[in-house]
This record gives sequence, C-alpha cells and structure tokens, in this order.
Amino acid sequence: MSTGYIWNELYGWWDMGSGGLAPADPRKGLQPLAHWAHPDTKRRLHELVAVSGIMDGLTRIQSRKATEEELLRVHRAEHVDRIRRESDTPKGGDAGDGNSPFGAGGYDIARLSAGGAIALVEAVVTGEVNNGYAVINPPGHHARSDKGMGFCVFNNVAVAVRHAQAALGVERVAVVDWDVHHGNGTQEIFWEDPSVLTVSIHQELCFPTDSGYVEERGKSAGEGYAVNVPLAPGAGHESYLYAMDRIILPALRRFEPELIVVASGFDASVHDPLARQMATSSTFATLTRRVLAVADELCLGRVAMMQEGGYSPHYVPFCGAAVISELAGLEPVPDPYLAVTAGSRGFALEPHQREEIDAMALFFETEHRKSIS
Ligand code: 3YP
Ligand code: ZN
Repeated sequence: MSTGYIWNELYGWWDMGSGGLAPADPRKGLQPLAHWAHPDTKRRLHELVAVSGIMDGLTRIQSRKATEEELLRVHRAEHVDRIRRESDTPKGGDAGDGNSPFGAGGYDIARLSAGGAIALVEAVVTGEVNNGYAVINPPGHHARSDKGMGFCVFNNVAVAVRHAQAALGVERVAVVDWDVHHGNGTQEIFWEDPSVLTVSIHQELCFPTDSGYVEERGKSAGEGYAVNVPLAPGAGHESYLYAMDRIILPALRRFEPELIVVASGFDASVHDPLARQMATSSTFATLTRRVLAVADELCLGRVAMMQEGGYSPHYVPFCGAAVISELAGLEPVPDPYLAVTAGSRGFALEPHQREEIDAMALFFETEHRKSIS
C-alpha cells in the first residue's frame, strides 16, 4: 500500500496581493492584509505533513506543468491565451471575475497546479501508488471552460479527469467535491457527459449564489450524472457523514467509477472564515475512510484527492494531515484544536438537518433517477 503526495514550492508563491474580496483602499477604509486565499495556508499544511513525519510514509510524486494541449482538453484557447498574456505583464492579471488576482508569472504556477493533478492521477491509475493527495494551488473547481472565478484559474480536477480518459484508458470517473462551495466549474464542464459523475456537497448558496441546487442534474446524455447536496449553514460532523452515507455513497455505487477524484477543500471546517459549517479534522478523516472503503469496493481503491479551498491558517494543516494520514493508513496526527470546539452544539445531527438530508435522499432515489433509466 502506498500513498502519493504532491507539493511544489511554487504553489506557495501564488500571489493574490493584499486585501480580501475588496482590494485594500484607505479611502474606503480598507486596510491591506494578507488575502484570505494567501498560499501560506497551504504551505502550512505541507509543512505539518513534513514536520509530523507523515511524509516519511508517503511516496513523493513530482509535479509538472500541464501542457497547453492538456489544458485545451477542458479550456477554451481564448481563456488560456488571456491568462498567459496577463501573466506576462508586470502586474499579472485576474482569472476572470475580478476577485481572483494573480501576479506576474502566474500562468506557470497555474499550469503547475493543473499538472500536479495530472501527475497524481497518472500515478494512481498506473498503479505506482494506490491513492494520493496533491496539495496544489491555485485551486480549480470554480473554473469554467472559458473563464476562471472564485480564486480558480484552470479546473485542475477536470484537466486531470480528461487526462485519465484521453491518455490513460480510463472511461468512468467520479468526482466528489467536499469543498464548502459549489463545484460549479467542474459540474458545468461535464454537464452533458455521462462518463463523469460530479457530486458536490456544499453550503447552499455560499458561493456561487446561483448554482448548486439539488435539482441540477446534468443535461441530455449527461442527465442524472450531476449530483448536488446543498446543506444549510451550520452543518457539522454528523450532517456530513449522514449525507455521505445516504446520498453520496449510493450515487457512487450506482455509477461504478473506475477512479474517484476528490476535490478536497477544508473550508467546511468550523474555523473557516469563508463559510459557516462545522466540520472538524475528524470529519474529514471519516469522510476519507468512507471514500476509501467505497473505492475498495468499486475501483481497486483508486482515489486521487486534489486540494481546493480552505482559509483557516490555523486549522487547514490539521484537516489535511488527518486526511492524508487516513489515506496512507498512518497514525493520525493529534489535532490540538479539537479540544477548542469539543462540546459545542452543532456536531450532532439535529432533527431539521436529518429531515433536510432525508428529503434530498428521497429526491435522488425517485425524481433524480428517472432521468437515468
Ligand atoms: C470566492 C469569492 C467568495 C467566496 C470565495 C470562495 C472560494 C472558494 O474557496 N471556493 O471553493
Ligand atoms: Zn471553497
């Protein structure tokens, strides 16, 4: 059993400037401050993996830049060209929505992020490793074929999935996106494609605020191959596990993928500034165990996890360490922050949360399925 692992120092050099979603401007009272998505959070995850010793139990895989041809399997040439051009200017540019700035040379780092996803999928599919985790940056799940958004430039997961299909002989791939925001870009890219099941569990209408509804299920040949599990704010440990057991695992079993790719954000954590959910490192570890078990059943244990969001510099490292140690079957890294939230209301399944998830499960067992059969 071996677990692949990817990190590249350049992921930590992704430059989002100073300021949050509103750039620093003293005339508006906006003081400069590290951006929420400052890459130090991901670098801290990597450093905990190293310092805790987990790294010694992992197989390090080299990242590489995705080629233009690989990006073009997913993205429009206009988008790739624009990112390259803006990256060649001294000030850099923006991925597409005005909220996703990058610095000079950002094109190469974005290609290295997508290429990291490719490298991990390649290692998993060829059997070099059984499963793996790529701490890549910038993230990808909001990126659409013709524009980036929500801090995402290229859709790393989609590029890796297309690579598995085009170059590695894989046909059916399931994407499970547990980033707290809706995986709208990934869903859109595979909207009409029955060979890729996209599942997104997210805080309802957190971001974007116009997608991720439970009724969204794909179109034409792809109808029934998009699954959305939008949860109200306040979902905690048991809500996530209940939704996994009632909805996500059954969807995976129905689909029978040859590979499972997880879009792994840690922004559903109780400490995250950009959402209002209550997952802990233990939640993410348990979700990982569930995904590994279903992958053992369905696809030789092939699971490739790609980093998406996560904005608590304190907590993201412990969430990542929990997931990666679980993937590798190593001793868990003790999470000192569990004691901080122990006893808070919200980790157990509240009756209204159970009802919400039961109602969605019923929808998937009845209405949603009609579109496939
Ligand atoms: C993008 C703008 C407001 C919220 C932010 C979300 C980025 C993210 O983590 N997406 O998964
Ligand atoms: Zn997110």
